[in-house]
Amino acid sequence: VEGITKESTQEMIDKVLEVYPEKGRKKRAPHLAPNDGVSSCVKSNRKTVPGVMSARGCAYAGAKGVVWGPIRDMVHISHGPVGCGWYSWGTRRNLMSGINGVTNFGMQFTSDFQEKDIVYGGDKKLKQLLEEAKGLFPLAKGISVLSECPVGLIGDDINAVAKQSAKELDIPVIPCNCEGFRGVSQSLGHHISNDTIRDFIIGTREFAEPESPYDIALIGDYNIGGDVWSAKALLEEIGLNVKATWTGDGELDRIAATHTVKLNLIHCYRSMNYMCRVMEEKYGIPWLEFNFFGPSKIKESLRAIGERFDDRIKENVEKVIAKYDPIMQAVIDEYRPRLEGKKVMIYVGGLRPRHTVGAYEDLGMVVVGTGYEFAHGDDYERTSPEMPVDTVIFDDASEFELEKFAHQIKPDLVASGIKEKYVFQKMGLPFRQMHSWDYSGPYHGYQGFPIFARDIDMAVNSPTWSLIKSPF
Ligand code: ICE
Repeated sequence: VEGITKESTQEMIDKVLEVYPEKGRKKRAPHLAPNDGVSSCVKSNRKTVPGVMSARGCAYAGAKGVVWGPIRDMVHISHGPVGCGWYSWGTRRNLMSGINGVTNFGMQFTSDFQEKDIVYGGDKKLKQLLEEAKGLFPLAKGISVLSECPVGLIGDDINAVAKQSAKELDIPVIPCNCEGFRGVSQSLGHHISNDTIRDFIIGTREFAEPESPYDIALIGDYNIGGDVWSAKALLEEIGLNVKATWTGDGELDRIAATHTVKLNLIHCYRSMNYMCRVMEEKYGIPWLEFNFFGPSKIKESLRAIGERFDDRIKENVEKVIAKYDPIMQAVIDEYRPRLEGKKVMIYVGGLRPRHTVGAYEDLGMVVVGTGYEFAHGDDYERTSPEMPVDTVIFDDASEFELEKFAHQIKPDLVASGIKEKYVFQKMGLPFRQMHSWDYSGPYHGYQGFPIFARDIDMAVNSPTWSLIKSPF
């Protein structure tokens, strides 16, 4: 990128680090680096330095908000004080089909811990709650129990309660020990949840649908703003049978039958690579990473998926690409002239900071910095080749660091989350929320790209910005 060199990026990083006390500086330094284009060049998945404002979530968030919450035909209990359940209710925009209370249970269930539950234990209350949930919603296929911090701190045995209640109520009750304090971010919550799905769901029940050679599962798509519906329609258009979706708009029976598919297709590697590895080892199911953001990556991914199947699917892939190419080109023709050369700085969770790069590039934009809240080394390895060399890569960045970077690299758009949004908008910078799609979506697949392009144009070229005096 013009004006960005390894030296200029390193200089910018050094300047940001200057304000930290020595100990903090030493700890933060390895998490910030210019992109070398080939390797995982920053340290990651480490404990946040105390006192540094982090945007990370907790293990409970990774379990409730990310992995379990989107399964629509189960009741998900936030076990502990009321706040965790309340503040995680509906905020991730994992859309659900079905009828609320009948075939989907997108509601808030909480055991609402009080002082006496902390002192005397909450097991009795949990048992009663499970009975009430089953009584009120007899059509729920199962119940997950997602522990908040105090449950682990006081040593309640939710596993024993779940086991007993499952028997008495004749319904799967799945205990998930995802107390918020575990690990260093929401990432461990993903892992713990993957493990409980492995232990309590996969292969536990019959699923009455004949098997076909085109059975696949869509892994790591959470139906944010309808993403699953767009991706599923596209995979079906090339002739595949999407037997299960993990976990966006997910159904217990289908998820349980995933060990019978022929291929696992994984979008969000960070949150679900564990499950793909388990199914590969245990059931011999191969898996393939793919990317449905923007026509270039979609095309590449469709061809790679086609390679795993017979000529019928390969031909379908080419037909589908030929059908959508002109439609996507029309979108590009409309928006690219308005966005060409505009600079984007990205900061999201564990996948999108690399997966969305191609979509911006399809619109002629340049990504001038990217980073993750909680990615691991294998994510950064996959990020380097996607990003222009020498651009800044940041791990578990603080608001201060992001603000300083923005002052230096002067992006035309910041693509991050609600915690960042108003900081940058008040600086006079266009902003899009890349967790929730800013209440828009879908962004996945061919259905998603025209919406993405429109939203980005709307943000960058809004006349509002000419009315605000930016401090830089
Ligand atoms: Fe995966 Mo916000 Fe999803 Fe990713 Fe994950 Fe989270 Fe969503 Fe973000 C998610 S599962 S909730 S694609 S935890 S937007 S890693 S941080 S980039």
